[in-house]
Amino acid sequence: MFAEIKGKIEAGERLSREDALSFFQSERIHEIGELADKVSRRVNGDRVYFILNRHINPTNICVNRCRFCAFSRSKGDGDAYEMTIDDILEDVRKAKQELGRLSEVHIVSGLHPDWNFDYYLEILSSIKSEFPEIGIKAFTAVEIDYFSRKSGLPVEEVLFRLKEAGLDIMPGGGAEIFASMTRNQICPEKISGERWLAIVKTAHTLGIKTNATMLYGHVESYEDRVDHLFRLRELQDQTGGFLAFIPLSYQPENTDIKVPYPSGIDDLKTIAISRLVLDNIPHIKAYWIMLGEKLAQLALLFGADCLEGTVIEERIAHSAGARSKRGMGISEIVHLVRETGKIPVERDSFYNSLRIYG
Ligand code: V47
Repeated sequence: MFAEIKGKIEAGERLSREDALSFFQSERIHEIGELADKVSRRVNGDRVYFILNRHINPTNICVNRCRFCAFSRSKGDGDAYEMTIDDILEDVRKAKQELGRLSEVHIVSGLHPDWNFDYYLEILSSIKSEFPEIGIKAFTAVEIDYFSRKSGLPVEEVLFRLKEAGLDIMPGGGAEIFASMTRNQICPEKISGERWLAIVKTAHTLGIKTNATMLYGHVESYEDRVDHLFRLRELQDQTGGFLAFIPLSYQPENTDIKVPYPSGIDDLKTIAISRLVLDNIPHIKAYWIMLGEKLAQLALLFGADCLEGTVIEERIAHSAGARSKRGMGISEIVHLVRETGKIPVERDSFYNSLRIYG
């Protein structure tokens, strides 16, 4: 079986669901990693991408209290917070000052019961008017659905107005795991997997590129992971709108789902199998915030070609016990990449190269 799948990969053929499942069940981690690295080099050469970015989470108040999330709070909780437009702009200014230049802001928020859609538009337009050169990656499909329900506007109109206000691309969060039985166990209040996919498809149709994620290492099965990857591959065949896939390693602290952290083997295997199955998505991100810096570095030899970026101040994973730093400097990222023998490439939001650290 292994030799047959290996043959398919070497011939550039697509993997089947059975192939992917048998790799998840396999202990041949070195060989799976080697195959994924070969495919990664086929797609992206020796390049490893990163971006000078800052994550901003305008509020932690959220009407969806997902069981895996340690970040969200209810209105009135002592540690609930809300950022003003000035707070947000100040964070962008500081990030730009700290790094010397800034290429992207990544904005994901809780589903606030009182904020209206105009406030989110104002966040985007205020950032764009002061920093027209900075890419804005903002709002998951879950937030888009919420804006549509709150404003009474169709999803197309919501996306169109966000784009007009400055949205460049959408992050991949909120996908969690699509399989409905498992999804209902971990986030019963969240939109369905089908709805997530439909909203992302609409975004792609309007010319908005997005990322995709998969939250793994909680209560899902390998079959659920395979199902998730194949649904993404099928949508990408139709739209070509995904830029990157990011497997999110579950961080269990302060959450309602108390399981051990995924193992290093599981993290590397999931990265590698993602690279092998998602033959139509150009980039696989090793999100160092959740993997930790050291494992993220190894992931670059197991199929990943992107490290996300400087981040500066991460809150979601750190609320749930992430053991990484909250942000990384340029020289640290460059060093991590160089040690793998690959070439660090600073990119913009659309994966255009800005600077090659040869
Ligand atoms: O949507 C929440 C996940 C996501 C936990 O698109 C958790 O470039 C692990 O989507 N353990 C937000 N994960 C992060 C995200 C992301 C990050 C970096 C880059 C991009 C991109 C997207 O984090 C949420 C949810 O799926 N999450 N709680 C947890 N305890």
